[in-house]
Amino acid sequence: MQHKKMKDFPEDFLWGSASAAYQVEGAWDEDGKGASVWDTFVRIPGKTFKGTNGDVAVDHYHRFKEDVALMAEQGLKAYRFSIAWSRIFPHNMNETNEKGLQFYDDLIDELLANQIEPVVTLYHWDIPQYLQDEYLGWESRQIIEDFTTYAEAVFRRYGDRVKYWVSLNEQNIFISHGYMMATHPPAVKDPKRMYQANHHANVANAAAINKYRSLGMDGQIGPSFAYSPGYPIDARPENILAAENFDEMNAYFWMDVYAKGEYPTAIWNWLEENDLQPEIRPEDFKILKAGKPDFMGVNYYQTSTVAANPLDGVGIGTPNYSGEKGSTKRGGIPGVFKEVLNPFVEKTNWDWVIDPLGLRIALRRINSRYGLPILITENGLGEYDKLEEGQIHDQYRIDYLNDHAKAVQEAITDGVKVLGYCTWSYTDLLSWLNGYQKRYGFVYVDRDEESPKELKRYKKASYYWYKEVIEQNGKNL
Ligand code: BGP
Repeated sequence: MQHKKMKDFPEDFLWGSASAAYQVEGAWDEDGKGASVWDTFVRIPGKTFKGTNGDVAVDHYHRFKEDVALMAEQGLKAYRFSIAWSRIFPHNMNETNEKGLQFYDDLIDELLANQIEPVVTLYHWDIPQYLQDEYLGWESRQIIEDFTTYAEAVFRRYGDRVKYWVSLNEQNIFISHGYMMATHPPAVKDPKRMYQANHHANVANAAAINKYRSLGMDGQIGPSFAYSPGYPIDARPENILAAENFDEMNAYFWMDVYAKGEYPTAIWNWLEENDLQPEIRPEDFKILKAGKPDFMGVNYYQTSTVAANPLDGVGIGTPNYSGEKGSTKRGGIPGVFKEVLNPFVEKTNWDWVIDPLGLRIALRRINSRYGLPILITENGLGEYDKLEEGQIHDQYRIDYLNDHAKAVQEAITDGVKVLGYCTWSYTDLLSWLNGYQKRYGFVYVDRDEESPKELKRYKKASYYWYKEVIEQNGKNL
C-alpha cells in the first residue's frame, strides 16, 4: 500500500553501522591470538582477490580509538562488531587469553563512553583453526558444546555492558560457501556434509541463546540472516512455484529453524528424496524450540529473481568477484529454481541488484511469518570510491542508503517493529573475496591490495549525510 503519512522512526531507533573482526582488526597473530580458518584459507593461492588477506586489514585493533572518535563525532548510536573467537580461546577450549579479552573490554568501554551502543556478533565466520583440525569444525557435534563454552565466556565478561548480541552471522552464507561452493573455508563441495554442518550450526546457535537466557542477563539476542527475498520472473504458475521453492530453500530453511525450531516441510522432503537430510537427535528439537531469538537480525543487500529450472537444468553459478559488471554466471538448483536477470532493477559493478523496495518486502515477510522484531544488521553498497584531494564524493552510496532507509520507514509505517538499522560498513574494510577495492564505508581507508600504505582515514560525503540523518532521526530522508 501507499501511505499518505509516514510514521516517525522510534525515538530510541539504533542508527548504526557494522564490521567484522577479520575484515577490520588486523593484528592477526598479536597479543596471543591463535589462527582462525580465515587466517589459513587466505594463504591458499587463488582463493581471494589478488591474494588479499586480513593480516593488517584496516588495523582497527590498534586504531579503534581513532575509529570510535569518528563514530562519536558522527553521532552514531550503535556499532556492530564481532569478537574473534581465536583471540579469546587461541589454542584450546580450556584456556582464555586475557589480552584478547581485554581488547574487547577496551573497545566496549570506549563505545559506551561515547554513548554508542555495542552490538556484538559472536561469530562472523572465523572459527579457530585448531577446532577445524581436531574435528572438522561445524561438521562435528562437538562444536555445539564448544561454541556454547565460548559464548558463555564472552556473555559473562561483557554481559554487564552489552545489551544486543548477534549469535551467528549469515549461517546461510558461511555454510553454503564453505561446503557447497568451496569459496570459503573449509572449501568443501559436498551437499551432504553441508546439511550436516548446517544442522550443527542451528543447534549451536540455539544452545548459545539458551545459555544466554539461563544466565539471566537483561539483553537481547538473535542471529543475523542474509535474506535475499525471491521474486518470480513473471506470473507463469511454474515460475511462481520456483519463487516459493527459492524462498523456502534459501530463507525459510534457516529462519524457520531459528524462529520455530522446525525445518520447512517441502524442503525437508526434498532433502530426504535426495538423501541429503542431516542426522538429527531427538533432543535437538528441544534445544531448537527453546532457543527462539528475541529479534531476527537481517542483512539485506538485494533480491533474487527466479524461474523454473528443469531436472536437467543449470547448477551452481559463478559470482562476480572482479568488479567487472556483467560477469556473473547465474546458477540454480535443478528441479527447484534458477536465478534470472531482473530487467526492472539497476545493478552495481559487482552485479548486485539495487532494490530498496526489496528491503521493505523482506521486513514485511519476516514480520508476518515470525512476528519477531527485526534488527537490520547490515545493508550497504560496495563500490569503487575515488579519493580526490582528500575527499570522496560517494553520492551513489548516499542515494542507495537514503532509499533503503526510506524503505525501512515504509515498513515501520506498515507496522513492522524495527529496532535499528546498521549500515555495512563503518570504515572501508577487507571484502572476503573482493579485496580492498570494493568499498562500503562512511570512512575511506587509504590502502589497496598491494600495500596497506599509511591506512589514513578520510570522511566520505556519506559520512556527513548519515550524521544529518541521525541528528534528525530520519526526518530528512
Ligand atoms: C555479508 C557479510 C559481510 C560483508 C558483506 C559484503 O555477507 O556478512 O561480512 O562482507 O556481506 O559482502 P562482500 O564483501 O562480499 O561484498
